[in-house]
Amino acid sequence: MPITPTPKIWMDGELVDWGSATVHVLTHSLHYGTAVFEGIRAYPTASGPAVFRLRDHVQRLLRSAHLLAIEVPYSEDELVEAVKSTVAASGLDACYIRPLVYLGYGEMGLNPLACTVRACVAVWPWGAYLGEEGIEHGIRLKTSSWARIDPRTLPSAAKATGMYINSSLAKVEAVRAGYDEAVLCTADGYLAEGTGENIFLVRSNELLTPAVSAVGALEGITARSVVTIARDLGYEVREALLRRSDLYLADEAFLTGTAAEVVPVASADDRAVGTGRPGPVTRAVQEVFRSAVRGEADRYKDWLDHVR
Ligand code: PPE
Repeated sequence: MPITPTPKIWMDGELVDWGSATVHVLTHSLHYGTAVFEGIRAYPTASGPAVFRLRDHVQRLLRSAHLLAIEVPYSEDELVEAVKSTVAASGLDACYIRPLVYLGYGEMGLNPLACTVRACVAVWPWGAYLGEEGIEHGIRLKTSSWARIDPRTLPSAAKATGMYINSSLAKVEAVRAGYDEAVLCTADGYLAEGTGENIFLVRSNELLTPAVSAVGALEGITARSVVTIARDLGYEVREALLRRSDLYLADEAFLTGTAAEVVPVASADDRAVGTGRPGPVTRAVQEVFRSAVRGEADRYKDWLDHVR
């Protein structure tokens, strides 16, 4: 998806013009995948743009950095302000927000400890990640032939750029085979997550989702929100070790992520999931999520950080 530029990017403490936010080709993280990042969304509300679960995202960014032994030279409050000021400068009501903490130019080699730590926040308009059609009617999912990275190989709780080679391989394979998205399983064959989403199955009105620390999936902030919403709607939610057969036999399945939001799965490996159309539980969760992010659900107002 081509990026539409916005006026300003926050870079190392100040707002700079979009076109000036550049780095040297010998930037350390570009060579070794040692950057950490976030994906956040701002939504239009009656009182202007609001950022969804901003502090949770900034805290996860700081945890990701800690896992990679990167010392971020900004506090949580400073990063929260950086995000808000960049969103405000964009003039947009709705946008995707990409904070990135990376190791800059100056040092080379695998020891990153002497590198300068740099940070930026960019925002741009980003529509439905898996298409409007996907949100409405469900997507075609493919089980990837690539196993999800083992948590003993890389710390799966870190949202680090290098980890995304795994997701990218799975995405390319799925798209080339004519699917919308891939789901990765562990080397032992347990469902882990989508390339940029967590996964939920619905079976007999109960929601099942892989235990993230066991399968090496990212602990999604959208997933956490969906668990709260589903429980508030009266559904049981449980973490479980799931196989791809559980996906084929589920009544419903959906993916969750900041970019993707809540997306029904219509089919998996060419087998209809349930009726092959978004089911009632998915629809109910989708609807509440939609109103929560737009500030239309009083119960979830705390999830929003207003920009002005
Ligand atoms: N798993 C992975 C691997 C992942 O990348 C994401 C977010 C999630 C789960 C869901 O997490 P959360 O956003 O906190 O609910 N993926 C981000 C990057 C997508 C991209 O293409 O870039 C996102 O959705 O912003």
